[in-house]
Amino acid sequence: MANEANTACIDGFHLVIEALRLNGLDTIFGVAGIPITDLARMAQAEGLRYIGFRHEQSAGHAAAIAGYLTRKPGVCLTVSAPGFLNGMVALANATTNGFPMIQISGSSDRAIVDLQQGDYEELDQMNAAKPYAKAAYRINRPQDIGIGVARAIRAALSGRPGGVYLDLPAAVLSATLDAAAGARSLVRVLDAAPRQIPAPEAVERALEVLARAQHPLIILGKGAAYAQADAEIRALIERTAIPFLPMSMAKGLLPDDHPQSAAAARSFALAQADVVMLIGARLNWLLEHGRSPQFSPAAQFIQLDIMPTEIDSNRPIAAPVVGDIASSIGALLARLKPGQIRPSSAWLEELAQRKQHNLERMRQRLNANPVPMDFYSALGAIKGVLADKPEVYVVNEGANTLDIARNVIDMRAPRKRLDCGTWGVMGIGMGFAIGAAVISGQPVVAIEGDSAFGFSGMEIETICRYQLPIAVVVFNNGGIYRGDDINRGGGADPAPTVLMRQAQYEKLIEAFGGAGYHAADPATLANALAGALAARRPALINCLIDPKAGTESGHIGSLNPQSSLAAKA
Ligand code: ADP
Ligand code: TZD
Ligand code: MG
Repeated sequence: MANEANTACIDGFHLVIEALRLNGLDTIFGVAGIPITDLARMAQAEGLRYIGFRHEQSAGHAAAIAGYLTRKPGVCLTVSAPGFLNGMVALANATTNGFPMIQISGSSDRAIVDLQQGDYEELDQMNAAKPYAKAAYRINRPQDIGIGVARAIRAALSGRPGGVYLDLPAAVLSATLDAAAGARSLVRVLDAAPRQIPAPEAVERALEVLARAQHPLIILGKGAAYAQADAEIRALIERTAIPFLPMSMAKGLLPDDHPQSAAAARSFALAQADVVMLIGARLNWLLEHGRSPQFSPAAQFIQLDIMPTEIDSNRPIAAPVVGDIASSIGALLARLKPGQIRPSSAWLEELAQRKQHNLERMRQRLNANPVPMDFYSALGAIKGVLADKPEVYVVNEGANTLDIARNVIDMRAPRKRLDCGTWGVMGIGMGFAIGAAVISGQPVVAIEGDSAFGFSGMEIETICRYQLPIAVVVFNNGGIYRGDDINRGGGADPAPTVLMRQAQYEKLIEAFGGAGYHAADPATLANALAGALAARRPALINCLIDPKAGTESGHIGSLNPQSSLAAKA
């Protein structure tokens, strides 16, 4: 007996599973195959949740959004070379957006890969991953699995979160260790995202700049949403009476119908603000790099961010507050004196008037009821259905479908809106929807451009296989931006932006036993969506939108290079 116990062994597969479990990582999103099929099987046998996808990119997006929502790195598991590369778009997107995730890929024999002798699925994955990941590691020995997983978790979560690549050669998975040594090799990561307390003088400086402001404005970004400091952020905004603008994934941090929301007067608020306080939002293209004419050249900026090098990246920052958002907001609140910050009443009144005017214009658009539907009339129907369901996640991608839904669909709870984010990447749709549904058990509505949907559409089978409460609404305008372009050469091939308008997207989900709907008017759309959400079953609504309703590139047409020849003509 004693002899048997002494020789008990644990293999690399089980060490990986135990290392994940020890750190509370209980869900794996992946696609099975050599050399990780047994890792997935054994993980399931050991009580971890394994969600199998049709494509690694969607598995990766699911892991990334699970990481964003839970503040634990989402885990994506892939096979070597092509599976690894399929996952890389999601890993790179996670890094760009600051979502914590770990992509674990099995890899081929190092000796053969390094001499390029043509192994099955040969690729130097770790080095290929480096430019796109926050960190990339390879575990070469079974006794390093515990440390390797710990390093990956800490790299994903600390500072600005991001995507971490972890390379697992097949030989390490099947190698064995003495069980007691294996148990000792595991690491429970303590305080992976330590608080970062801002310097008191930085906090004081920020309050001084704010106190001088006549037209202050707060911009909330997805870093603020990620920080889960919802009550503190709300207290700061309400105690200072400063108007706020949420970036798209920060919508709902305070409800969109909050009286201090300046979203309906966005351009005016940006252009007229004399002090702009960024809370977990970068001055990247989504904020026009902080430049004029969108911002006043004289405006002063306060920036709350965890990443010191983000400060001054696009324009000078008068008051940087480097720290984690919960600590920074806490410090600001602690030092804020009653009456210290007073936005001018003229500023608040002017904003209120502009808001009212723009909201009235929006109401008219939503109620116009054109035939066929345009984006506004369809989104008006969805808005109505979601109005009393703040718990529903909204996933959103496309161009017009994205830009207009962002403005029309109000969010009333934090971290419920999940979209293309910093890269404007198409293909997040089904992965984000599945990730959110799996980790929360809550219903999801995915509002998808017909082009955007195509990037991850096959995951409809995944949604049906796991019976997830996801309703996909495909905004079928027959194309990328619009469905009415023509072949400029006069040939029979469709134009580059044209897709099949007559496509019966609803049949896709019927093939897998889900509920398909066809909606050509707002009432039918509202009924279908309400029914799908009430049933909490997989559904897809093919929503017919006027092919002429959209604009090229949605709201970012100015980024589209124009032909100089066309301009001269
Ligand atoms: P958005 O796209 O919504 O404008 P960004 O992704 O551009 O937001 O910016 C998010 C910012 O938030 C990043 O610069 C990131 O470093 C920062 N951030 C993320 N998490 C935290 C946190 N816990 N505390 C402070 N800053 C954070
Ligand atoms: N490929 C990837 C991965 N990301 C992208 N952003 C694009 C291509 C280019 N692109 C956009 O920027 S939006 C878009 C593409 C292909 C689709 C727009 O069409 P849609 O939405 O049907 O999804 P609308 O409502 O017709 O505008
Ligand atoms: Mg379209």
